[in-house]
Formats: sequence, structure tokens, C-alpha cells
Amino acid sequence: MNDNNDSPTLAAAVAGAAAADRRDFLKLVGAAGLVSAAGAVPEKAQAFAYEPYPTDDQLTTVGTSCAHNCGSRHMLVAHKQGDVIVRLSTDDGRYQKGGFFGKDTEAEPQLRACLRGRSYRSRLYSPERLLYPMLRVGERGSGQFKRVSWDEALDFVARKMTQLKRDYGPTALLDQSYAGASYGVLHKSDQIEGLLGRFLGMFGCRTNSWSVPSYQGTTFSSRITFGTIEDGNEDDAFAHSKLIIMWGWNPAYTFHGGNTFYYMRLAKQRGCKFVLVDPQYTDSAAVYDAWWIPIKPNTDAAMMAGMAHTIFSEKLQDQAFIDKFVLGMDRRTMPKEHAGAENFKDYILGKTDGVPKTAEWAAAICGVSAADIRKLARLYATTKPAALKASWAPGRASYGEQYNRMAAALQAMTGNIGKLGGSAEGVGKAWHSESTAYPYDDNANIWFGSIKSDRWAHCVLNYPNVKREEVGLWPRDDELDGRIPNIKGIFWQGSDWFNQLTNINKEIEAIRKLELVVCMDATITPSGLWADVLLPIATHFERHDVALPWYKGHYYIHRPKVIEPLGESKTDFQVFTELAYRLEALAPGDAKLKDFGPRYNPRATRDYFKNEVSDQVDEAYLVAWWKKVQDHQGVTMSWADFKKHGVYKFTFKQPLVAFRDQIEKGEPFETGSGKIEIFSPYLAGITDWTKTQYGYPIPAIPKWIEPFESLNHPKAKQFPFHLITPHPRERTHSIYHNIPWLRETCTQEVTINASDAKRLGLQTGDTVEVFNDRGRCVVPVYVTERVLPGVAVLYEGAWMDRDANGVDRAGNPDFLTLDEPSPAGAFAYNTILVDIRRTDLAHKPGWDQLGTARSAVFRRDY
Ligand SMILES: Nc1nc2c(c(=O)[nH]1)N[C@H]1C(S)=C(S)[C@@H](COP(=O)(O)OP(=O)(O)OC[C@H]3O[C@@H](n4cnc5c(=O)[nH]c(N)nc54)[C@H](O)[C@@H]3O)O[C@H]1N2
Ligand SMILES: Nc1nc2c(c(=O)[nH]1)N[C@H]1C(S)=C(S)[C@@H](COP(=O)(O)OP(=O)(O)OC[C@H]3O[C@@H](n4cnc5c(=O)[nH]c(N)nc54)[C@H](O)[C@@H]3O)O[C@H]1N2
Ligand code: SF4
Ligand SMILES: [Mo]
Repeated sequence: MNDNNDSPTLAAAVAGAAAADRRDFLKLVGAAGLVSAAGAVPEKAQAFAYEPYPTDDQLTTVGTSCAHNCGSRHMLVAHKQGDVIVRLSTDDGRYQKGGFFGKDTEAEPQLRACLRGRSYRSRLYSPERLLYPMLRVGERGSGQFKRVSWDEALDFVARKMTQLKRDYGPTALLDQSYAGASYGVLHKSDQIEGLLGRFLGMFGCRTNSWSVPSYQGTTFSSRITFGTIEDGNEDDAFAHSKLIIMWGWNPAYTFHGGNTFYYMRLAKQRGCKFVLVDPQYTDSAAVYDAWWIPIKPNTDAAMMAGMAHTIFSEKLQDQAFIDKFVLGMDRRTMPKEHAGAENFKDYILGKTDGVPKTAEWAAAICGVSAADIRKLARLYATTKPAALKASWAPGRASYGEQYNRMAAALQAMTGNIGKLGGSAEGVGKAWHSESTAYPYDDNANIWFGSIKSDRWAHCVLNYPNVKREEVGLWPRDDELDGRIPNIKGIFWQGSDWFNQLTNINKEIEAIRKLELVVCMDATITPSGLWADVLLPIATHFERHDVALPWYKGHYYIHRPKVIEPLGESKTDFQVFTELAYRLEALAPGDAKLKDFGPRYNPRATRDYFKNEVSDQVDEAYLVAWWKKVQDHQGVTMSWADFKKHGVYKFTFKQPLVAFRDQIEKGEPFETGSGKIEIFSPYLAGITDWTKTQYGYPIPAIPKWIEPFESLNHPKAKQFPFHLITPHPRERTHSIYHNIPWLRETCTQEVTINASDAKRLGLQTGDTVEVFNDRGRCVVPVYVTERVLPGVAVLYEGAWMDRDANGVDRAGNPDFLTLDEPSPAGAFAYNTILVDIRRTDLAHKPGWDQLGTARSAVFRRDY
């Protein structure tokens, strides 16, 4: 056993830091990062790890980008001494030869990093950095691991994989890769294009997780209505709006693009009006002086139906637009084959069910006054162009798909689609990038079973007595159709899903039944603590890649290898390649695994596991990828120049607007009818819903459907708060939870209205328990007028920290969420009834004492 206490490692350095003050702490961490890479403590490292900071001319600078699934993508500039990043700064034009950026103009705004990105150094050199492979020695979830060699760890994984596939068949391994690394072209995690999906698929054992937590309801809506999720305008189009309705959208916190806020500020300066429909008065609303319309969570589709009623009854709709571009909005736009079916207008006017969806009807459901519903409907229908930005959070709910479809109906009936300053979002993807540098071929995304992602625990716990509709089994046209996956192992790559999916207590029950849990990550994570094997992965500073923006942006950022991988870290691609060679060797008679290694990573030999070899191979992949960019995207810049410039940004004559060509040039939409399908012939044609991935019926037109739980539900008598769980400003989901610099700025707390606090006798700072029949969390309370009474807000992503009684002391709302997805697959993350009571239990913020305590995983000797 390696005696971690005696070796000069990062963990050892940090062990002494627990009681030290912050400056000393950073000194130790900064120095230790170098120690672990180099094996000794050069005096210089100590000298520059703390103030006085060296000046720029004493350091080298390397332009790169920030990473992860954060809603954006910005430039970072690493200032280095030797192989240590001493500080990080961002785009201000100084560090790029050629000066593509830094102009801070409407045409070329800077790609300026937020505080999360700028604090990355403390994540890179964090005490919780995983530096070498580890194997579990205690019970699963006990957090007891021992350090092992790569050889030992990979041998264990390869043997176990071989056994599980042999004993349980091709669905035994569940792919829970997600977007932690999905925005690079070479080192990629995600369910569709990712490295893990390709690896498990080629191995012949993979259950896929098909629904995305972010916006599955929205995806469904965009696909059904427009035939594509690319319904987004580029950010700069916002600058041309006269009215922006932020519907469940808080771009001040939750980025959906690199420069959204910059362009919205331009719109404001040009006289644009802003509206916010949200249970909470957000900082975005404060900044733009928006008209705040507080709404009961998950009742958005009802309010929108009320708006549609006003628009139809006051004849404010753009009938010419509807007649030309829309299917099923009213009787005359219904497809002939479905002429007798219910159309949207008849539903809204109550002609089919006898219930007119008037503003008064909606008001009784959503809590917004009928007068305000009418006022907003008129404002939206008469202000041109107007952007109704229907964000994802209200759709991250039961029947969330109906909210997004209803929004699309409003966007269509007001003729705001395909117009500059309007909006069809939706998913809002604006860019189709050249997204993979490794082969994206027949071997990508092979699966033998595919389920709704948050049904895995349900599937494991109830196997084989599970109906296909319960798990949203994706249909196949072969003998595997209908077979419930027999899941025995999980891989987490670029994902902290154990912490981030729904109903964690149910997940805990399920994970105990598994035989293999592998976590590949750069740090110890809450998921990792439940794994059998921890594999240390190099961060984006420690490998060569190109960064992709999120859904908007039209640029690439070069990501050179800034420093050598810390400790024994390897890239995901190195790990999968080496495993492929090992799996092939373990099954010499299996023709399907012949040449698995070279087929998986065709530019490499088995030497790829050596960093000096992988560096060369990665460069070759990226050069070939750049050639694709040149061929497919009309780029003339050379790879060498791109590397010098750091950023390549596409330029356009006019802002990019989704569906402009459909509206201006009459091109067909990508739907079956070529029109915007408010009535969906596809949905109308489904007879057996159990044979679809949805499992349960979905109406052919957008409709209001009561959510599983809401303030209008009888269960609200027992659990009187509707909890919503938006995305945090100080974290990217769970990433950065342990970073003191960021956590000092924001407390993990539950926000409630002052009237509720008064009733419960609570004040800001009091510790409360937020609970329901699924779980319990302990957090401080924050009391404000900025949230609707009856609503509680608890941001997602806190690192779970269960006590002996199963109470989460960190305040992770996924102990309270329901693992019952909406028919279209939307996670019900914002559909939660809870109660709140004062508690004597302590909240554990998880970033100071606890951060270093948790890193003890590296120091114990088992
Ligand atoms: N209650 C509630 N829960 C939610 C949500 C909500 O709204 N409410 N939102 C959901 C949504 S939309 C999302 S997208 C999910 C996010 O869920 P996750 O994707 O699980 O969240 P992250 O915290 O981003 O975790 C990504 C992990 O990837 C690791 N990682 C980063 N880069 C690499 C790499 O190159 N290789 C490897 N192997 N690992 C890497 C990071 O260290 C991190 O641990 O959370 C969901 N959870
Ligand atoms: N800082 C930061 N930015 C991020 C992320 C992050 O973790 N941190 N994650 C990224 C990812 S993966 C995603 S999926 C996106 C998510 O992007 P969004 O879904 O747009 O963001 P959220 O923060 O979940 O919620 C936005 C707003 O919706 C409101 N809301 C919640 N429920 C309801 C409802 O029922 N009705 C109405 N009308 N409003 C409601 C919340 O109060 C909040 O103000 O953000 C991306 N950007
Ligand atoms: S918005 Fe995202 S990419 Fe940009 S700096 Fe912040 S964390 Fe990094
Ligand atoms: Mo997401």
C-alpha cells in the first residue's frame, strides 16, 4: 500500500492546512499542485504561490478557454511560471496575436470569463483533486478507498466488465456520461457523441440514458413543432427586440450564451421593454427594470392558454402568418387527414371541452390576475418585434412539454418566428458546430437498451417486473425491443449524476444492488464517493483540445495543453483506449472485439497511454478536425494561425435568426408538413403509447394538464410549499461547490417569502429542514419579498452530505425531487411539494472545514 501520509503529495500538504488561514491554505494548495506533478517542492513554487504576485513580464501567458456545462464558453488566460498556473485572467485583447477580440464592440464583444472561470485555479489545485486511481475498500458509499496503480485499476474494471457482459447480457452497463466535458471536440463526455458511449457501444454492452435533464420537455416541443432543436437566434439578435419576455429565464445567473447579457443591455439602451414571468424576482429583472409577473410554479401553460384566449378573442393574432406558416392553429389550418380533430383555437375558446381558457380561468390556476394576463397578451401581440424567450426551467417539470408547446403557439400566432428581434426559443440552439475530432461513425452511440435517464434506479430496483412505459424504453426494430435492461454497473464520465439526478434516496437503494460503479473525474465528487473505482482525469488545462461554445456563439477557442497532468491523471480518451486493448485481450475468441483498441482510437497505438505519445496523436486528430472545419464551414485560416490567434469567430452580414429562410424565402420547416406544427399529425397518429419512448399519451395540440404536484394539488395541504430548484450563479451544477472563493459570495440557502417566514417564526439565517416524503435537507433560510408566497427556492448542485439518519446536511434539493418523468421525458426537477420547519440539526456548507475533511479520502491508510 502506498503510504500517502509519508509521500510529499497534494493531500499531505493540504492535511496540515485544515486549521490554517486562507492565505496559508492557498499557499499550501498552490505549492502542492506543483509538488504532485514534479515530486518535490521547488523553492520557487512556494515563492510565487502567494503574494506578492509576480508581474506579467515574469510569467508566460497561454490563451485557453473555460470548460464544463455552464451555459457559455469564455476565454481564459493562464499566467504561468514553470509548469504552474499562478493566476488566471481573461479576454481583454492583450493576449491574442492578431487581435480578434478585446474590442468590446457590438460586432466583437469580448469573451470575458465570469468569476467561476476566473477561480478555476483553485479547482485545479484543490485539496479534493484526484491524483491517482483508487479502489473502494469499505462498503459502497463509505468513502473508503485505497490508492492503486493504473494497471491494477484498469485490470479490475476490464475483468468486471467482461464478467457482467457475459453474465447479464448487453444491457448490463449503464452509460451515465454527461456534459461535464461535452464542449470540447476531442475529450468529450455526453450520451450521443461522447467517448464513453462509443466505448461501451463497441464493447457490446450499453444501456443508454436518453432523456436530457436540461430540457427534454423543451426538446420534445421544439422537435414536434419545428422539426429541430435549432430554433435559436444568435445572441446579438436580442439587441433588436422591442419587448423581451423572460419566461422562467434568469440570464444574469443562468447563462445561455456567451454575450447574452451584453446584447440585452443594448436592447434596453434602445428602449426595449422587459417582462419577467417567474415565481421569483430575479437579478435579471432588477437590472432591466422588468415588469415582474409572479406565477405559481408549473402553471405556465395555463397562463399562456389564457393569453392565447385574449389574443384570439380580441383578434390580435397575425392571421396572415398563421395561414401561411402554421398547421393546426385553427380550423382552416388543420391538415385534411385530421380535419375533424381538435384544433388549437377551438380548444382555447372551449369549443371542444366546454371550458373557454379565459384569462379568468387561467388566473384561478396560475395566481396571476386576469387583468395582468390580458395586459401581457396585448403587449406581446402588439409590440413588434417581440421576443418571448421561453426558457427551460418551467419545462423541467411534469408536463413541462406542454408549457413549451404553448409558448411556441404564442410565438407563432403573433408572427414572431423567423424575424429579427422575435424569438422561437425553445431549446434555442443557434449553432451547428463541427463537434467531434475523433471518428463519429457507425460506432457512435450504439446501445442495446435505452431508458429515461432518471428511471435507472426504478429499473434496477424493480427488475424484471418493470413495464416498458415505466422506464420510457426506446423502441427498437429487433429482438431486443421490449427487453427491460438488466443494469448491473454504471459508468460516470463527465457526470456527477448520482448527486444531480432525482430522488437520491431511491438512487442510494439502487446503487447498493450494482456490481460495478466507475467514476472518472478530476476531483473527488459526491458520486465518486459511491463508486468502486475512481479514475483521475486530466482537466482541460492538462490536455490538448478545442472548445466549443454552448448553444450560441459561432466560435472555436483553442485549448492547448497549459500544464502537464497533475499526479497520475490521464485523459478519458487514454483510459478508454487502454481499456479497449485490455478487453480485447480478455476475450480472444470474440470476433466482435477483434482490434477493439485500434478501431476505437484509429490514430493511436497502445502507447497512447503514455502522455508524450498521446500529445502527438491528439494534435493529429485536431489537425484533421480543423481540415473538416475548413471543408465544411468555409474557414480559410490555417491550423497554425488558429493556434496563434486562440479564437476563431465566424462573421455574418446580419444577425442569425432561426427560421428566417422559412419565413423570407418560403423554405419548408423540417416537420412532416413543412409548417410550424401546433397540431402534430405524428402525435395524432400514435395508437399504442406504451410502444413509444413516451410511454403515456401526449395530446396532439398543446394543452394545459395539471402537474403531478403543485400548489393546486390536494397534497399541498400536507406539504404547503412548491419548491423550485434553479441553477446556481456560483456553481456549474455541482462543479465549484467546494471552491471557497465562490462559496464566500453565495450561501446554499432556501428562499421563502416574508409572510411565510412570519407564519413559521423564521428569520434570515435560521436553520431549517426542507422535507417531504422522499427526503430531508438542512439549510439556512433566506427571507425576502422577492419570491411568491408558498414558493421556496433551493438551488441545485450542492454536494450531498448525509448524516447517519439519512438527512442531507448540505441542502441538495435532489433528495426531494420526484423520479417520475413527464411523458415526453422532462425531468420533474421543479415539480416538488415540501414543508419547512425549524431544526436544531446543523447545516454543513461543505467548502471550508468539510472540503479538507473530505479530502481525507486520499490520506487514510487502509
Ligand atoms: N434539482 C435539480 N437538479 C438538477 C437540475 C435542476 O434544475 N434541479 N438540473 C439538471 C441539469 S439541467 C443538469 S445539466 C445536470 C448536470 O448534472 P451533471 O452533469 O452531473 O453535473 P456537473 O456538476 O456539471 O458534473 C459534471 C462532472 O463532470 C466532471 N468533468 C468535467 N470535465 C471532465 C472531463 O473532461 N472528464 C471527466 N471524466 N469528467 C469531467 C466534473 O468534475 C463534474 O464532476 O444536473 C441536473 N440536476
Ligand atoms: N451559472 C450557471 N449557469 C448555467 C448552469 C449552471 O449550473 N450555472 N447550467 C446550465 C445548464 S446545463 C442549463 S440546463 C441551463 C438552465 O437554464 P434555465 O432552465 O433557464 O435556468 P434555471 O436557473 O433552472 O431557471 C431559470 C428561472 O426559471 C424560474 N422557474 C423555475 N420554475 C419555474 C416555473 O415553473 N415557472 C416559471 N415561470 N419560472 C420558473 C426560476 O425561478 C429561475 O429564475 O443553465 C445553464 N447555465
Ligand atoms: S460562463 Fe461558463 S465558460 Fe464562461 S467563464 Fe463562466 S463558467 Fe467559464
Ligand atoms: Mo442542463
